Amino acid sequence: MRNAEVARIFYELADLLELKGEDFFKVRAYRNAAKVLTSLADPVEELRKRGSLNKISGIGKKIAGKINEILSTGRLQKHQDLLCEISPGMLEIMSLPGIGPKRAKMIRESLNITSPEELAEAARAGRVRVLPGMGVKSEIDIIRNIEMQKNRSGRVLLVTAKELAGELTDYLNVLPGITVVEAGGSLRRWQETVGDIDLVVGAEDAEPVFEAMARHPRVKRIVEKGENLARFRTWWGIDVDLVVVPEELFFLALHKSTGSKAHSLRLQGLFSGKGMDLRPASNEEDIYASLGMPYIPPEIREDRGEIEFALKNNLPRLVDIGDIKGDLHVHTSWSDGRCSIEQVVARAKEKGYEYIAITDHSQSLKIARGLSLEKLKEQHREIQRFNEVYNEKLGGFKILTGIEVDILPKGGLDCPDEILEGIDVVIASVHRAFKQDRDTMTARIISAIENKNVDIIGHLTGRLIGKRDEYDLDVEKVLDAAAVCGTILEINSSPDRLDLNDVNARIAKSKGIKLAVNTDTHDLKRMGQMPYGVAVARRAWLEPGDVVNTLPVDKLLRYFRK
Ligand code: DGT
Ligand code: CA
Ligand code: CA
Ligand code: ZN
Repeated sequence: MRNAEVARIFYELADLLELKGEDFFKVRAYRNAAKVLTSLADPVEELRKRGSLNKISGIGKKIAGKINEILSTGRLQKHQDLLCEISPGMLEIMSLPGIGPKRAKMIRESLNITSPEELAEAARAGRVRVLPGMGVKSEIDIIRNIEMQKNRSGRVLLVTAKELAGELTDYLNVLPGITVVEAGGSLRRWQETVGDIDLVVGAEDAEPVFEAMARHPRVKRIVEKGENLARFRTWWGIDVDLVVVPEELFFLALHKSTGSKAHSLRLQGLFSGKGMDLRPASNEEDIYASLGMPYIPPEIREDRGEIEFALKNNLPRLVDIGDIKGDLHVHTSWSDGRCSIEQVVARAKEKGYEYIAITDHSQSLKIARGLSLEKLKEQHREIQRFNEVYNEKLGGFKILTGIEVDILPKGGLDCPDEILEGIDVVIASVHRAFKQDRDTMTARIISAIENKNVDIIGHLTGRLIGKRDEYDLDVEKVLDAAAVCGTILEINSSPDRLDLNDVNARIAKSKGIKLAVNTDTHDLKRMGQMPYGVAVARRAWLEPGDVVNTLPVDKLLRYFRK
């Protein structure tokens, strides 16, 4: 029996025990044992023969006994018993993205739910959002993921695919014999949704890699297997293509896997005869250099002009996460966010930002606990006070006052102009009455664009990927208005929004519009999602000069006052 097979039993055992509510230390011990077994260089069978099972660090006497049982009988009775005891529906719930044993247990106990169908129903009825650690977003994710598993043909959000790919690469990385692992495909190009995960592995032998992968706890079964390529189906409903090549061919294989198909075909067409598939390369720069081109970043490998620009050596210098100096769309517990101003500021400083704008919701957005005008003034006094403290103590970090003001269904804004005038950052967004006809919606948004107090339009099209379409809107006309008025458009980094998307953001740039890449954070986790928005900006060919929150704070404020 292979190490990975034994490890999988321990992984499952840990999950099942956690689902039952078993002692945390026991659960952790089994999980650790599984990790140790996966990264072991020697076959565990050999170690047993040598009688040195309990000399492995991380494997105690009890676990050594269990390994013994598995190796002699091919199974572990305790594991089998638990599998019988726990309903298959609970196992499915547990293996949903973002759930896991702990949450599955909580869901069963607080909602009395034991199948994914029941869970989806509860999420639709709004009964999941009230559970600890859950929210409206988790409900949407649950519904989306359960639907995706049912009709497995669907695409998944990039953020979900990245989480799974991260787990799988971490797992493969420590396997003996594997020198390098990376994800290619649409995931590496940061496409907003992903059809399947493509992993590229550098190793001499493919077979042991396939075997180990087949034993990963997330993997359900092998779909097909060739000499150096295999396809796996995971419990999350996402398929994984795994390519194994000798180390010296790794970068060629990664480049090929990254695509896009259109980009690769164009390269092949242009350079057929140069034999680009044959030469080993020590990095991707060399591959492009051998074709007489500078390196083309994965995000723009879409055959949208990048090859022509590269041949003329005038590719844009794409904006990078390191260029971002602040986040201009942040919610706190003053409205529907989870954190205090202090908490988001502390995190912003950790990220190396120089400023942050606190933009809670305006008064009439009751579902998001919008701030009354009194509360808003109080918040701004509070921010004023913080800024004084910060200026003394923390070297110039700046908290900007802000608001995310609702664009009312009839046009106009949910906050008087004389108040907006005194606020540093005014974001205007549509949050309700999504079903208006095209002309009404277009005029409604343009009314906000034309208001001279509005700095930024938030999540312009209102789409939630895989959940809600964009509302009916003449985007071209809206962009023209924004260009005329000098209104900034947001790239919202929330992985289910990514709004503007790459295509619209590129059109915006071509019209001379400036963009702001914001997280629209409601909790600290989402504050970390800036890379998703930056990726959209990169896919839209944006340079630092196109993105206002790459500016230092004094220049930013001067820009807003214009
Ligand atoms: P996806 O999975 O639909 O989100 O998008 P990709 O781009 O990951 O596409 P996928 O998984 O079908 O294929 C992975 C890469 O393999 C793709 O980006 C480029 C390469 N590839 C696939 N089919 C072809 C092909 O027919 N010709 C060439 N040259 N490359 C291909
Ligand atoms: Ca793919
Ligand atoms: Ca694929
Ligand atoms: Zn917001």
